[in-house]
Amino acid sequence: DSNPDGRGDQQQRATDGGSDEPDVIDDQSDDEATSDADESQSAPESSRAGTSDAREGETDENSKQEQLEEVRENPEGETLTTDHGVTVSDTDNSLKASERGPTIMEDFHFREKMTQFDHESIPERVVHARGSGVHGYFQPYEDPDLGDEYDDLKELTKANVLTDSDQKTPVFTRFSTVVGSRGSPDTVRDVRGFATKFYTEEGNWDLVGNNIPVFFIQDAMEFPDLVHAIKPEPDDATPQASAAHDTFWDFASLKPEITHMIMWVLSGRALPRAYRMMQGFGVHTFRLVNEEGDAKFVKFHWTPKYDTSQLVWDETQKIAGKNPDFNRMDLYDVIEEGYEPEFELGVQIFDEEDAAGFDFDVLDPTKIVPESEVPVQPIGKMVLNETPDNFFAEVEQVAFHPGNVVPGIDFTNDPLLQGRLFSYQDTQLNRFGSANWDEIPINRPVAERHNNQRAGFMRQEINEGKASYKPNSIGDDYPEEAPEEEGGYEHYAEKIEGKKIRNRSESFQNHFSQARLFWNSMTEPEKQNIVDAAHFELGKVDRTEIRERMVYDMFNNVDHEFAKRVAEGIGVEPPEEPGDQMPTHDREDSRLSIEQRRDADSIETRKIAVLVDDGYDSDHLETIRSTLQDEGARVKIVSKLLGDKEAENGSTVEADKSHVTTESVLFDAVYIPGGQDNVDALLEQGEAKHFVAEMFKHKKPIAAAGEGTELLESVELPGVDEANDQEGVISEQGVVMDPDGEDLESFAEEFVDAIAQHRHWEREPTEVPA
Ligand code: HDE
Repeated sequence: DSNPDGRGDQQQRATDGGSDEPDVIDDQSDDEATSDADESQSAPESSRAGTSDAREGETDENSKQEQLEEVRENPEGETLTTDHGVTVSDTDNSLKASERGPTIMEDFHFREKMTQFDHESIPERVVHARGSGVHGYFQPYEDPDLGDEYDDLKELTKANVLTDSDQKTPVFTRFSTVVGSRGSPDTVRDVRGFATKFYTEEGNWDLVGNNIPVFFIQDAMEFPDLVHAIKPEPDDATPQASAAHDTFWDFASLKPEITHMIMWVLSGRALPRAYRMMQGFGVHTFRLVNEEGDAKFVKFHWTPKYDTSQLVWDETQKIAGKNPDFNRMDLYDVIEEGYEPEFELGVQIFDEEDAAGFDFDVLDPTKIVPESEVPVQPIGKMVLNETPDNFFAEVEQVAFHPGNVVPGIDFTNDPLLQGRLFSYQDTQLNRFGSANWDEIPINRPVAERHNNQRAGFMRQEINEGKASYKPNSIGDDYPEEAPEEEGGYEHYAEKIEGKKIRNRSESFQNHFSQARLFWNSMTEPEKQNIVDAAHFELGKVDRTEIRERMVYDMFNNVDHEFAKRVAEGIGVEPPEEPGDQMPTHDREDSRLSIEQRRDADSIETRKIAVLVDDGYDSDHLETIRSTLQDEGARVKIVSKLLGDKEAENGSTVEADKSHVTTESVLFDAVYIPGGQDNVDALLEQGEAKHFVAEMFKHKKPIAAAGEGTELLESVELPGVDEANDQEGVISEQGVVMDPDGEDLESFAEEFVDAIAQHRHWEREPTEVPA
């Protein structure tokens, strides 16, 4: 940990400059069909403390790891046994009555092996089935800046997990897509789940959020309808992991409250470059409660250290085929390579009086609390530094429940949250077939547990004593209840008055104002992405009346121009007038825009391809490679085929990937070094030209030195002038060239700069044949 006082650079920066964004970098990760663990040499020393050392180095500090250590099993050097510990002599041949005779029932080893196999699947999650999880810890900052109103977070909450900066609380975080099944591709257009289990000393706290701060619906009662509409259609079970079909848009076009969420889902937020490069949100308004029982409202925000970054749509579709595990492998690979993805936890704190002044209801989960109204105050950071040993035991069996809270954290009456408090417990019964799911190692708290629940399927604990009831005298009435001052959880004593009623509050009816705020806050390329996404999604809808309703009843109430742009691409007559519910405000907030949030000051973890063949200029290759690696990027040599490539000067380099196994979409940038033979060979490779053209199309940085620029010229990148007419280093639209190959230092600087920008949206989108 490079910040021993527990205060991250991000926190420092937010304090100093008022910036709300994370600190490092941006991007990348990785992909590929094989693990890149071999690249660990490129990780900067400063960020490599964790990982594989985490278990040895930090075990003594990490109570969850200590607990898990007790159940870890390692077969290395051991003898094969049955489940019951009997040594097995042959696990390939069943026991038969004579060599070619029938198998005998007596074969206990066969029966056990087959029964285990027959029962080894459990129901997948009904939503968020596809996911990936890792271990880490959370540590509060020592002295978080809470603005003018509050000095100390302890004034606001008694939850030590949020306030005690000496304490590293173990966490397990699972990221997920929502709609697809367990085996669906990672890069579909979808919301991402962001669920963290904090194993606190006061019991488990689950912050079960998403990477988008609002939700589709306002009341839990609508959730089964939403999910039925968006999941594959019930007759033919298609399409997989996609909203682009009639039933979803039918539902959406009849629910105006969905519009704000739809704007986010059509944007780059639904195409994250990596799990470690997206924001996370608790979505609902929660409460923080202090020692005195006083409460404030709170919204939770996760801000990634590696800037929030997106893929582009064409790229996501290609990645879904080239590497459907793109996000999953990225998360594992970077941690295995020694990087430690971080997220800063921020809070927006406000009270009843503030809430009364907003033009929306803070209990309505289709609304954000704009950061212009209430700033996000960073209070701590989460570091993810260890991959699981076993996917099933840890990632599949981890079970979250928003009802898992600790003293100092409480709920509100958000009707979506209230319904979730029932659903998660219930769904785990379906997944595990037992109420004892909390006893599974990954779910078990590190806090002690004592109660009178002692039975049920698969009970693990052996509870001693005769008295499993209260009150009792036989067991001296233990386990005893603890009053609030001794740590007992007390629900916030909110005063409630009213009649039982089944309706939707008037205060939940403002559906378009924040959808318009979101639209207004986008850069023009981001707006174009939203329009293009609407063309795709609604273009897949067969029924004209559904497309019309989306344009006339929804988008035309967000922004008239937007509605017209969508209409033009989906065969709907553009509306002539703005919708009668369209808000007239022109408010915007740059923090809602991925591109405007970007820090763009680091390239740590970005994945860069170097296209190489025999005859390359080794100075060009080595100088740039080492600069990129010093900056924390991950560099791969890509060639037509695997094997050693020989430089002009006789030195060699080994290809990490060939065009057979990799593609431009799996990288963040490409570099072509000089060497005439090298470039002549590349010019004969359609794959190399396609690599460059596709990089250009997806707006990613491209660099070439010396003769390498000839490859760029052969592709005719629109708007990029021929390099050989110019002198020195040329950098335009994220294309960096040094035709003489003599000014490698400033060439490298320009390239690093271009990579830090991530995408170069100024490029003309349509003219590249890729
Ligand atoms: Fe969930 N959700 N959800 N959800 N949700 C589940 O629980 C549900 C909602 C979220 O990695 C299920 O264990 C209802 C909002 C995440 O294991 C289920 C409603 C948010 C995950 C369920 C919502 C979420 C889930 C399915 C509306 C963001 C994955 C499997 C009232 C704040 C957790 C499971 C993991 C999973 C119900 C809405 C986030 C069925 C009824 C809003 C990240 O219980």
